[in-house]
Amino acid sequence: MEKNVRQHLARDLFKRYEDNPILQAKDWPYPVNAVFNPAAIKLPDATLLLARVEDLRGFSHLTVCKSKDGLSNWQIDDRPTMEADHGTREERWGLEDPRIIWLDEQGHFAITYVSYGEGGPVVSLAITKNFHTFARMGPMLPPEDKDACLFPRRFNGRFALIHRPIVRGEAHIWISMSPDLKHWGDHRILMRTRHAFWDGQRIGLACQPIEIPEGWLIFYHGVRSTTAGQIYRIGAALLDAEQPWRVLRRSEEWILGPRADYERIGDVADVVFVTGATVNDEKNMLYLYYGAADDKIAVAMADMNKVREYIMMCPEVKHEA
Ligand code: BMA
Repeated sequence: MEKNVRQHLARDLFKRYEDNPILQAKDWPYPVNAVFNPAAIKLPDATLLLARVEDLRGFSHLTVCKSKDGLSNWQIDDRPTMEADHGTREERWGLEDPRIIWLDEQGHFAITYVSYGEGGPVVSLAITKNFHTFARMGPMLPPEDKDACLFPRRFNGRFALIHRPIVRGEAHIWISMSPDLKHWGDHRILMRTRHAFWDGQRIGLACQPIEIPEGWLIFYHGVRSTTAGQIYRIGAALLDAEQPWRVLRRSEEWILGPRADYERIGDVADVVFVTGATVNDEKNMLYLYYGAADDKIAVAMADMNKVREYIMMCPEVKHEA
């Protein structure tokens, strides 16, 4: 009974914006193949997306798009905002899938993104105050690693990074700690793939962690392999407010998966890949920005109170010794 109530809530939690997709290649001021997997952050006067843009060679760069309401009238930079330095080993084949947080203590934005280099995909850090100039801080951890985001504050003096290394072919979500954003340690598995579930093959963090009264709300993508290909869907979890390496709750079911045509048809079919979130405080709405079928950007919205109610209905997670 409880499960039915929860699954009804899960099914109707997020509503797709009626004018989805909000951004696609034909909107771009210069020739590109695809736009998808954007980081998102709220500025005082606008929503900023840092979109992954795939050029006509198949390499990706990052471009800023801004909109007052976060839905329409996007102002897109007329050239790549952050282009790979293709001459370097780290960035040889492009920059992908960014996440952004505001580091209040330092007074700048931190962007974690995938550099597609010779050693394999690696998570790199860049900092910026204005999204015009960027200081590249280099790779954070060795390859192969993706789907990473920092938390906006320290925990007992240390920064925390969620990321997704591939180890022995397994793709679980990890968390690591650092005193200075440079030296990382205390690596541990945060969440594992769940055999036979919708997230049985691979999982990875979706957008930046969101602080709510109950703890840190996180979203993650889960992959299932089928005879027809892979399906990318989104689930949720709740982490402890002061010890974010402790998972308190995790959704059994997914809360957003490919259903609309623009999610089912594209460069890669059946992909919903969330990489950015904003909270509209006036409306108390959560906006999730995502790549749809690896070639467009779409947004889904939910009432924040319902999301909180839902996550507290999800099963508690037992802890490993
Ligand atoms: C993942 C990442 C994403 C991509 C997704 C679906 O492995 O590479 O950039 O959106 O696959 O193709």
